[in-house]
Amino acid sequence: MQLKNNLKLKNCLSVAAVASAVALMSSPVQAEQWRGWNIHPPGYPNSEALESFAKEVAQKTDGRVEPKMYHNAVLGDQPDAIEQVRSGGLDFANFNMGPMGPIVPATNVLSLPFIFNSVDDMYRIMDGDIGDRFADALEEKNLIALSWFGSGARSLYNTEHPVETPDDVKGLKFRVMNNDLYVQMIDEMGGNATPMAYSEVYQSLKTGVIDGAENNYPSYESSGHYEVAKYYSLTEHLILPECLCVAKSSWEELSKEDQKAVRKAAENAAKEQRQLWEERVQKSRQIVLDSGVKINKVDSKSAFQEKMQPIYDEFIKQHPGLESLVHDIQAAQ
Ligand code: BDP
Repeated sequence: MQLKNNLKLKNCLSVAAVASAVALMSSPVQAEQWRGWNIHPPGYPNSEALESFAKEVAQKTDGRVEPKMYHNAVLGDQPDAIEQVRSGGLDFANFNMGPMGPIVPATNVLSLPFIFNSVDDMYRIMDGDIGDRFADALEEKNLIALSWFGSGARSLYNTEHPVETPDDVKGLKFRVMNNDLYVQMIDEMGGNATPMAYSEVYQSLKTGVIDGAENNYPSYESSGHYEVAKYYSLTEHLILPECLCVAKSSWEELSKEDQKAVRKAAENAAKEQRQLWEERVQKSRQIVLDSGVKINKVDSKSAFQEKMQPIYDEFIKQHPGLESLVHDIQAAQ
């Protein structure tokens, strides 16, 4: 009886082994589930483009990579998310180059106020050899930059009065993104700055913890900041590129062929984002105007630009190795 049972058990085991071997052979390779971070709400140009990226990646890799987007910074604020993608805890994201500065020093060049003359110059330069130099610097920190999104031009806004000259900045407290360069930037204009997470700005404006912040039209509108800070002044002091970045560890798990497909999807996403961006700028501008926001041009942009010279001087003194990058960008415009 004992022997018979043992035999039965043995048969069962071997049937199970064969069954699982067959299942292994016939089942497709395990799909990579990719988690993507995004700070913006659904419907924002970047969010739409990221959704298209996710769809195209799943399609073109025949489901070997299945990306899923998490919008609205539900997986953490930007500085945390950068660390998570660097360590492979998250697989991809759309990052602004502002909060990248403390981690990838070369990207601080992009945060030098007025470094780009226009959004078009920024696109042209980032799409060329200079953009590749930034991608190399990001890769050294485990981030694979596959394409560059735009984020327009950032301007100052506040709850008190229009800013027409640097003197109007005096006495105002502004929120800036997490980067000391921006604290210095507001300082040179005569104001005070405090780095703060994007998600905290609305409440801080409302309760008077800060008097203002700075951003492009679409973020000023989609974040609701325009409801509480009614003066938007066109300083256009920062034109920052953003990356569609993949974690190096996730990237290296892909075959060469899949890497090609993912890169192509990222390039298509950037094309879409840039186009949607243009439309959204107009739409957001109209929304804020309709709500009673006062938009003003500054008296003279060069008055603000001149104030930034000490930032350039100090930056080059501290990072002599980055001087050529600054000059190459300037020479390309
Ligand atoms: C938006 C950028 C986003 C930044 C945000 C901010 O797209 O990445 O986090 O500004 O000011 O324009 O924090």
